[in-house]
Parts: sequence; C-alpha cells; structure tokens
Amino acid sequence: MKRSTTIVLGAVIVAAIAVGLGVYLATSQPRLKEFKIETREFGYNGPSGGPTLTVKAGETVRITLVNKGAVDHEFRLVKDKDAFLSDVQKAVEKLQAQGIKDEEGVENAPAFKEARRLQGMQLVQVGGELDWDVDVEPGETRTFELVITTPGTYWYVCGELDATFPQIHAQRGMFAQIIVQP
Ligand SMILES: [Cu+2]
Repeated sequence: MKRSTTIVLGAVIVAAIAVGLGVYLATSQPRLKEFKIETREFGYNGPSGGPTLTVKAGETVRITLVNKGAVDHEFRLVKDKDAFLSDVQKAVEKLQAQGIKDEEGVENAPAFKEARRLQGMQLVQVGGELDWDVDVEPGETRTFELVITTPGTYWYVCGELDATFPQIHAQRGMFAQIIVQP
C-alpha cells in the first residue's frame, strides 16, 4: 500500500471513530427539557393559570422564571394542589384566630411556612441551592431544575401573599399542571 493511501485510510478511520463517539456521547447524555415561563398577576404566561408542562419521568427539567409582574411571585411544585390550598388556608385562618392578622406576621409564621411545604417537592436552583420554592422579585429572572421520577400529574403553584393577602396567589388561580409521562 502506498504511504499516501495509508494516511488517507488512517484519517478516514479516525474520522469514523470520532463520529461514532460523538453519536454515542449525544445519545448517552441525560435528557434535558427547558421551559421559559413569565410570571404576572396572577398567572404563569398570562393573567391566570399557566401552560401545561409535559415531561418524561427522570428527565431534567430546567425552568427559567421571568417576573414580568409588579409583585413577588414564585414556583412551587406540589403533587396535590387541592390539599396544598386547603392546608395553606387552614394555617392562615388559624394564625388570624391567634391574632396574627398582618401579611408579614403570617408570612414569617412557622405554621404558614410548614403548610406551604407540606405537599411540596424540592427544587434545585442553578448554582446548587436546594429549596422548596423559587422566588422572583419584579424584573428578576431565575433558573432552576427539577427531576420527577414518578409518572403522574403534578402542579406548579404560587404561594406568595403579596397583593392578595390573606389569600395566596394560587387561590386566585395562579397554578398549572405538570404531566410526567412514563
Ligand atoms: Cu404569584
């Protein structure tokens, strides 16, 4: 075999291995699904409710939250939206019966924080911080990730009291579905 033929053949083999490796790396990467959601009073991507997010069990879901509203909003992931709303309402009523009647008092009360957390699932903010909710102030943008391993129907909700006290935004319709397919 001529030397030039050997070089060409060698280059073709190297290229084939590189392409094969590239395909392998691309297919073995964990799945990532991205969404960009704008928060407003009192909905996600609109004045009420929000888009249904359809994802696959086990895939990483990266969400960028942009607050286009005039008050604080948040993203909180819950399995049972009705239980979440009921727990929060009961906690607020109990605190008010105990004489805690202002927004700041309720917001800082451990019973209110616990009620919002009861049905919640943890989220990872990009940067590594693990939390029960992701808050965005007016004009702020935040990106975070979540992975749901069990298929089913979930909800994302806003648990903020800002401008709707003594109700949270979810009680004004600020919630939407996440469908996790097997
Ligand atoms: Cu909100």
